[in-house]
Amino acid sequence: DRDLTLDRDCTTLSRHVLEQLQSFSADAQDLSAIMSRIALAGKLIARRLSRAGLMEGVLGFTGSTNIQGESVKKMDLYANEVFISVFKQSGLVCRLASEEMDEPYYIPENCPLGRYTLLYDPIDGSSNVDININVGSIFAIRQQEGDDADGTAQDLLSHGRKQIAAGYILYGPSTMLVYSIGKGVHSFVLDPSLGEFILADENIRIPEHGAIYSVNEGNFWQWEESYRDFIRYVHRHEGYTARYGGALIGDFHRILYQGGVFLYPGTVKKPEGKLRLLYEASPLAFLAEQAGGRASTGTQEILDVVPDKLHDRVPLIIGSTEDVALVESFVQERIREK
Ligand code: P6P
Repeated sequence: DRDLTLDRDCTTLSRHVLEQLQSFSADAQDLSAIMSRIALAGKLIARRLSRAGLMEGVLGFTGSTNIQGESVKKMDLYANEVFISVFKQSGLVCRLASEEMDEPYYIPENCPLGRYTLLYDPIDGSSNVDININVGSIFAIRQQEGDDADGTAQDLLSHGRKQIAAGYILYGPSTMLVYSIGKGVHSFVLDPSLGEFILADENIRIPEHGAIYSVNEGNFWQWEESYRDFIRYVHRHEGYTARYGGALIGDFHRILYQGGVFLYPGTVKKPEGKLRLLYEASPLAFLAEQAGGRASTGTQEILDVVPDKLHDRVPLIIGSTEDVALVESFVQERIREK
């Protein structure tokens, strides 16, 4: 019989995308090429992160702050530029909307040729860069709707079911790329000796229930009472364990494989929470649903939320269907009591 290990070793990301689409149409080729560009960005970022302690310009802060008033790290800016540069030559993407940029970056020579928009968080969890803990890049791909004549990308202010693909790159002990184009969730591991992302797992399914709850309990007394009810529940009941790494992609990746729930609730002062809809919650919600899980604000499916602004934030409850529903039950019980 055929040496299956050889086939497995040779399933690269671009081949996998074409197999997923079961087509070699122009659109399929474009999507495969976009995914390859994202993989190239991931390789460049992974290489720089692996040298973080050895070269200038990687660790530490730039001294400036971003639209959210957060201090910007050198790695944030480097990674943001990497995505722009790999797509400039691609001819595929017209706009790049980044968590690190107030407004989208337009690549005029690609517009309207490459009717795609890349939305991304170039380095999520960048506070972990200086302490060598995993960080991630998050991405989503959308078709541009209309000609965006006024350059304000209003068509991006739409629900997350408009995403045609989403995924992330996890820079951990190994560099992994996880993606979906709406036909299941698949993971790849970067083989540095080949410089290729090689297929690891296909059609990953989030277990219906998991023992893990992942939340920053330091915010316990800032939350609405319903979230404190949930925490008291998991403290009292056997079979739960806390895991929180402080970088969304590492925490989500654990839930994707082992089940459970990650939550970043809003607080009484900031009911919208901290995580961005377009650049963090929506791409992960796309993956969660494709893997048989769920993602909710507590009262609404994440993928149904329509933002007013590009940088809108939402509360996020994401993971196993049973565990997301459990958190929601506490949220909705308190709403009923009001
Ligand atoms: P906190 C990182 O800054 C981030 O955006 C996510 O990656 C992470 O899940 C969250 O914020 C951590 O926030 O308030 O727990 O430090």
